Amino acid sequence: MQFIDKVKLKLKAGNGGNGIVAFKREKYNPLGGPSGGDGGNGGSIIFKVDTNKSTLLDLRFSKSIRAEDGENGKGNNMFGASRDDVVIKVPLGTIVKDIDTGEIVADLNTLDSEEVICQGGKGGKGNYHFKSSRNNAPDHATLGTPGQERNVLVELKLLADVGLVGLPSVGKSTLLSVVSNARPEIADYPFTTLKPQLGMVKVGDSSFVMADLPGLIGGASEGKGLGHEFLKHIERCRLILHVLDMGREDPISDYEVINEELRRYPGNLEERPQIVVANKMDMDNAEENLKRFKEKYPDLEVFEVITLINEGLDPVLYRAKDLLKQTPQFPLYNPEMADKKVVYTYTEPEEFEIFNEGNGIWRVEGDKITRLFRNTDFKDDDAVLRFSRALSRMKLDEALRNKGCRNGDQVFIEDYSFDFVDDEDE
Ligand SMILES: Nc1nc2c(ncn2[C@@H]2O[C@H](COP(=O)(O)OP(=O)(O)OP(=O)(O)O)[C@@H](O)[C@H]2O)c(=O)[nH]1
Ligand SMILES: [Mg+2]
Repeated sequence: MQFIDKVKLKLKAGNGGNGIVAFKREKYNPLGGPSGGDGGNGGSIIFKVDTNKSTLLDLRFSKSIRAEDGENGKGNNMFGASRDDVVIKVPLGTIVKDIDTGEIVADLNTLDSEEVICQGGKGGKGNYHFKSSRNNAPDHATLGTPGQERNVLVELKLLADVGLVGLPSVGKSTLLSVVSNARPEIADYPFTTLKPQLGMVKVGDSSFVMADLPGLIGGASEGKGLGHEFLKHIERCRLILHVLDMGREDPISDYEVINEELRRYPGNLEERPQIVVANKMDMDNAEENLKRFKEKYPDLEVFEVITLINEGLDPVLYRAKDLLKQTPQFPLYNPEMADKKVVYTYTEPEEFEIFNEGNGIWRVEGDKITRLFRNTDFKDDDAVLRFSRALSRMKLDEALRNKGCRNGDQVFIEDYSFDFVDDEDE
C-alpha cells in the first residue's frame, strides 16, 4: 500500500517561434517591403484544481510534460501559430515545489485555483517590425524566447476542515462512518486505516470536510508507525477532533502521547483548536477513566460518545461547526517565500559557430545565420546583397579570418558555399 501524494516531474513550456526575415516581391519594387511574420507563442504549463481528482496517481506515469513550441513566423507578414497551454488537473490541496530553487511555486488550495507553472516562450518579431525611414529593408528578426523549464515536486496535502486524530483503534473511522457518507474500513486491529479518507459532514444547513487519518503512535514525529506522512496531512486541517478510547487502560497518557507528537512535528500543529472526544463510553472502565481524566484536566471540555451506536455526536458536530467559523486557514508555508519572485534567465544564443573541416573547407552554423540563409533567395541579387551585408555586420569575415580561414577557402552555410574573399588582403 502506498499513498500516492508525491510526484516528481520535469516540465518544459513551449519555446516561442522565431520571427523571420522575408521580403515581399513586388513587380515595380525590387526591394519590396519587409514581410517576415512573428513567431507564435509557445504553450504554457498550467496546474488547475479538479475536484473529481483525489490523488496524484495519473501524474505518476508521466515523468515529463512538455507544451508545444510556437511556430516560426511566415512570409507575407503571417504569424506563426501559437500553441495551446497544457492544463494539468490536480486535486485540491496540491502544492508544486521547484526542486532546484526549493521555492513553492503554487499552492492550489481553493476550488478555482489555477497557476502557470512554466510560462511559454514569446514569439519573436518578424523583420517588418524593424522597418524605418532609414531602413526599409531590415534584415533582422528576433528569436522566440525559450519556454520556462522546471523540475518540480508535486505534493498533495490532504485538505480537510476537521481531522480525526488519535491512537490506532480508538474509533476514528467508526466516527467518520456515522457522521458522513464515507465508508472507511473499520476493524479491531491497529492501523486499519492506512490512508486518509474524507467525508462530507452536514450540520444543520452547513457542511464541512472531515478527514479520517491513520492512527498516530508515540514517536510518530520521528517517523514511527505511519509517522510523518500523516502528521503532514493534519497540517491542512483547521480543527482537530482528538479521539480517545475510554475503555483503554490509561486514556490520560494516550492523550498526552498524541499531543506530544503534535508538538514535535514542525508545523505548529499544537496551535490547532482541539475537541476532545471521549469514545467507547459503553466500556466497563470508561466512567472511571473519564472521571480521572476530568480531574487531571478540569478546564477541558470533553464530549462523551459511543460512536458505535452514534450516541453523543451531535454536540460534537455543532461544536466543530462553531469552532470552524472562528478558525482561519493556517498558512502552510512561510509567507516570505511566497513573495520570492521567479527569475527568468535567458542567454542569447551564440550568433554562429565556425568549424574547420580541413582542406580549406569551413562550415558556419548558427540559428541566426541559418535563418538568414533560409530566408534568402539566392537567385535575387538584392537578397544576396542583403545576406552578405548581414553577414559582414555579424562580423563573420573577421571571425573566419581569426580562426585561420584564408583567401580562396570554401565556406559552407547549410548546403550553400562561397569562396572566402579576404578584403583585408587587398
Ligand atoms: N465498544 C465500542 N467499540 C467501538 C466504539 N467505536 C468503535 N469501536 C470499535 O473499535 C474498533 C476500532 O475502530 P476503528 O473505527 O477502526 O478505529 P480507528 O481509530 O479508525 O483505528 P485505526 O484506523 O487503526 O487507527 C472497532 O472494532 C470498532 O468496532 C464504541 O463506541 N464502543
Ligand atoms: Mg481507522
